[in-house]
Amino acid sequence: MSATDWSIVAVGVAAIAWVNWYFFLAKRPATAAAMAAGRQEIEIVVRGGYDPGIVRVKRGIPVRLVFNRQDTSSCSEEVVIPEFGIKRFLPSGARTAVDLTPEKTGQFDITCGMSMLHGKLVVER
Ligand SMILES: [Cu+2]
Repeated sequence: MSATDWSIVAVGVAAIAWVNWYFFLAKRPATAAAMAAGRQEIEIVVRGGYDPGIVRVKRGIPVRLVFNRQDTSSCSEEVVIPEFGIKRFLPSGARTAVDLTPEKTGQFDITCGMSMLHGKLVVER
């Protein structure tokens, strides 16, 4: 292969490594939900991902996740939280509230409909 071929391979490998790091290994700060009117509420901005990507809540107290979708990519139009049987359409440019009450501790996935965007709901005692 020519030098150009090798550089294309190198760029490809670097891109794959970066994607893996970004989606699976990057330490994204966890944000604790705030208490309001007897429930834990937090806004998650949806813009090519979830911000914050990790949300910490307490077990046994109702949670309201407010998804503020600011992008128009079809990727993010649906949010899925399998553990809680939640599958919700998120209109672009709007806030959509998703209510749930975590009854057990653990880490639960928040994904888009195609499982490309990833967030986590961390339930603590
Ligand atoms: Cu997607």
